[in-house]
Amino acid sequence: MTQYSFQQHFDDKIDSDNTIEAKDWMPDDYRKTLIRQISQHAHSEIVGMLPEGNWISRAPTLRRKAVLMAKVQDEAGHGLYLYSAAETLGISRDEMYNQLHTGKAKYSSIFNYPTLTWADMGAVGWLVDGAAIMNQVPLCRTSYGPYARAMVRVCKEESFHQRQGFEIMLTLAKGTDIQRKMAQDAFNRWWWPSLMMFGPPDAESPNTANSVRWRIKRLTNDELRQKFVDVTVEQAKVLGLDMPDKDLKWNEERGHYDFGAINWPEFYNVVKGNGPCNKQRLEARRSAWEKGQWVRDAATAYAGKRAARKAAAVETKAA
Ligand code: BYC
Repeated sequence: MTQYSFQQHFDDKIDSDNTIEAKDWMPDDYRKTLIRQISQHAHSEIVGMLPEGNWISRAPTLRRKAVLMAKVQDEAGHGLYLYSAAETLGISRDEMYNQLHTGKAKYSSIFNYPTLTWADMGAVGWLVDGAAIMNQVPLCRTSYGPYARAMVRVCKEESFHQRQGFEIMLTLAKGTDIQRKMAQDAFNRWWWPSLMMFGPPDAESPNTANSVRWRIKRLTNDELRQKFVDVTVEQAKVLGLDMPDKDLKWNEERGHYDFGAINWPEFYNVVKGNGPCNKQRLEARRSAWEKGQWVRDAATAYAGKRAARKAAAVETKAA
């Protein structure tokens, strides 16, 4: 096939809603965009373990501890599926880790905020995982096959995560006065950063146009953010909590809630590395990587020994 027909074949597949697979020809920019998004998504899952991991030893009951531990472990699994999906595009895992550890790669802004009280475990599950599902359900139909397939399982697990967060919030919101205040305080602190998770407004999102054209993104940042606001307002009513936005109002004409201005300078500041916990998060990842060197060495040595044993057994059999 000529270069033109490769491109034509790719465009036809995208237009007819077929998936692109690892061995298919794809334009360089499509590959680069996917590597960027999938690896950043993977980093977010792994860094996202830290704010919640902070509460495993302090969860109020054994049941809460077991559930939180399972949730954090799921996030590690999500990171691994996503790193594997990105590897199919020709980048190595070491290179991705290196991009994270040197601050070259981004990860979701949301994980640079601190988890101050137990209610934050409720708010993170309800809002952060809720925002994640809103963004990730359309990614189950993203045009790159390995990414789309990874997303199916991730979304099933995220849905459980969102419910466990909502259930923590419900327990606190229906509990004592102090518990209700804790739930409201966590809601107030996590609401705006959760809206920022969807990324900059469409008019300032350099990647959206291409990603929508290639069907990597099925919906834009603003469309997803609006959907999230619309469903979350109704959930807050069930909790009996106040929306932390005095400008929030149902717009009959649009059939959506209008909401207040997002603090975009804060978002860009966090993305640039200056959020409340950026340094702490990167330091934790770097330190885990360095302290884990002996495990990687041992695993490599063990794999080497097994391979040598297997080769010797084959030789003996052949002799
Ligand atoms: N934080 O052109 P745009 C989870 C960057 S994990 C930081 O709109 P795009 C969970 C963006 O990368 C949730 N940076 O970009 C885990 C771009 O910079 P570069 C993570 C952000 O890619 C554990 C620039 O801003 N989910 O849920 O078209 C526990 C311009 O943006 C952010 C995913 O990663 C941000 N919030 O759209 C619990 C989903 N937003 O790369 C929960 C997959 C934007 O050009 N990713 N930037 O230097 C996506 O859907 C898209 O990448 C985004 C951004 C919607 C996030």
